[in-house]
Amino acid sequence: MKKGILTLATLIIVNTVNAQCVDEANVFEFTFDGKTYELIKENKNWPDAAECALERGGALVRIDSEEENTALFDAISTFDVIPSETIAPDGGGGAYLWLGGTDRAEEGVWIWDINDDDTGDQFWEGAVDGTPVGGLYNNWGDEPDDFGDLQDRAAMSVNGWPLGVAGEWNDVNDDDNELFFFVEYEPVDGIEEEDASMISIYPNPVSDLLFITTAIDVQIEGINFYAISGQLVQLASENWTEGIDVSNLEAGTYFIEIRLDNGVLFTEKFIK
Ligand SMILES: [Ca+2]
Ligand SMILES: [Ca+2]
Ligand SMILES: [Ca+2]
Repeated sequence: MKKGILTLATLIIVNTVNAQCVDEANVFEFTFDGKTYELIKENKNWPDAAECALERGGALVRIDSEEENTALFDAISTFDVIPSETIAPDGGGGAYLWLGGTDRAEEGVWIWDINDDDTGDQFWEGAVDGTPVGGLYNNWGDEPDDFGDLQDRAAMSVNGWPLGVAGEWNDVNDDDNELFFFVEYEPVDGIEEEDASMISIYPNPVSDLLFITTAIDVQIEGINFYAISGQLVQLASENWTEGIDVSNLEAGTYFIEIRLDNGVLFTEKFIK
């Protein structure tokens, strides 16, 4: 070991940023095209699922390709989702998982509302006879039909329904339905993909010392660590150039959040 490597860091939970919104035993992680996803087997209405996804550092899933749709659909069988545990009665009595699509803000204007703030990229205009918007992907069954004038949230079918087959999407009502859901994590938060090389965090997984390197023209102003539950974790990081001691962290998944001097926030997941 080289000089100056700090070993003084101790893990202290100083704050609970967010209550844990799901039991980790119900979280099933998978990856597709370099991104991490979770299938969460807990029954929540759409707003609660969206909020929980944000608390976890991700968002309800946005599906942009047939391949991504297939990866998500495959996870339903990989992780043995039991249809009877996630039923939407107004969706033909079928089983579904929530997606991030919604037309709650304006009927017929379907957006990927990944921040649950009634804004986002529009992917569909109208009802079942509507049209895709912006060249974005969709996989509706013979939907959306806004059945009963109450259906404003998109969900993926587990087992088909009278107007579609498994893997297709239906609009269902979030007030009455409490469904399982998908969370998607962006590999980099807050900076452009091509700038991700400004910062490297290694090794990952890490056992003792976590190292950070930056591009020459980037200054780090602050570093925070979060458990996947959203809890802020206190680690001594002021001498980060010599490695951050994570040896006292329990095994698990964490997020490192790095604030740069230009205001950009860089977030990356690492495994202890
Ligand atoms: Ca996506
Ligand atoms: Ca609707
Ligand atoms: Ca519907």
